[in-house]
Amino acid sequence: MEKIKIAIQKKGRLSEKSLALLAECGIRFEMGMGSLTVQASNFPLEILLLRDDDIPEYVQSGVADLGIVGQNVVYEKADNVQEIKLLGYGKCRFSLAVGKKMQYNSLKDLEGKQIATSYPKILSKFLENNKIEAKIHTISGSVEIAPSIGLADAVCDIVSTGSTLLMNGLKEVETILHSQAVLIANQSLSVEKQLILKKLLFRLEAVQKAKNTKYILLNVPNSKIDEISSILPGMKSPTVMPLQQGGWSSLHSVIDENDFWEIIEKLQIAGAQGILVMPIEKMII
Ligand code: PRT
Ligand code: ZN
Repeated sequence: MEKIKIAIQKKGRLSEKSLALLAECGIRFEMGMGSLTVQASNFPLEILLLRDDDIPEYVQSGVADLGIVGQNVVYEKADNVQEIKLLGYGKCRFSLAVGKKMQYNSLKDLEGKQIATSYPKILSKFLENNKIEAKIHTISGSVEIAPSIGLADAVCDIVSTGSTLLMNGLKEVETILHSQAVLIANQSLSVEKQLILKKLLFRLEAVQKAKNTKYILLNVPNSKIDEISSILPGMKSPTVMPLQQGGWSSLHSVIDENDFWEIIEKLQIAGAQGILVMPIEKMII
C-alpha cells in the first residue's frame, strides 16, 4: 500500500507540537536517534524530519506529499502548495520595527531606507503593494541587531511576545502578516494519497474539535431543567438523568472553550450545582 510522506521540522519551535498532534491522531511511531525518516506502524505514513525552511519546496516538488510549517515560511518559499488546515499553534506575527527613537508616522517614513530581514520575498511584495521603495538586506539570522550595528534603519522579522525587539531597542510599527503552523500539501497528490489525507484530516478535525470543547456535568432541580438546558448549547440537547435524590437531575452536555466562563456563571445563577468540567479526547460529530 502506498504511504503518504509528511515533512515536519526536525528541531525547533514546531517539532514537538507537530509530532504530538500526529500521536493524538492515533498514529504510532518511534523516533530513532538522528534518523531523518520515521515510519508509522499503524497508518500509511512516513515522517521526514527537515529544516523548516526546506519544507515548502519539498512539498511543492513532491519529494514530500504533506508538510507542517509556519505560514510565514510557506509564503516566503513556495507559491504552489495547497494550504489544507490551520493548526492553531506556532502563532506569531511578521512585523516591521524601527529604532525606538526614530520618528515613525506611516510607511512613507521607510521610503529610501534600508530594511534587514530573512524574508525578502514577503517584504518586497508588501513594499511593492504599498508603493514604498526601500533597500532590502537579506540576512539569515539575528536580524534584530542590524540597526544597532548600522546595517539597516529598520528590520522585518517574526515577533511573538515582542521582548526581543524591546531588548534590541526597537519598536514594532507595522504588522505585515499573522502566522501559525499550517498543514500544506502538494498540488497533485495521487488518488490513493488523497484518500490517506482525507483519513488524516478526519482525525485531525476530531482532535481539534475536542481541544476546543469541554464535557460538562451538573446537577439541577427538575423545575429548572428547561431553563438550564437553554443555556447549554451542546451538540444536540443535553442528556438528562434522574438523581436518586428526588426532584433533582444530572445534565450532561458539551460547551465551547471560548464561552466557558460565561456559561458557568449563567448556570450558577440559574441554580445549577456540583458542576464538573472534563476534557474531551476526541470528538466526532
Ligand atoms: O532550524 P530551523 O530552520 O528548522 O528552525 P528556525 O530556527 O528557522 O525556526 P524556529 O524553530 O525558530 O521557528 C519555527 C516557526 O515557529 C517560525 O517559522 C514561525 O512560524 C514560528 N514562530 C512562532 C516563531 C516564533 N514564534 C518566534 N518567536 N519563530 C521565531 N521566533 C523568534 C523570532 O525570529 C525572534 O528572534 O523569536 C524571536 C522573537 O520572539 P519574542 O517572543 O521575543 O517576540
Ligand atoms: Zn528555519
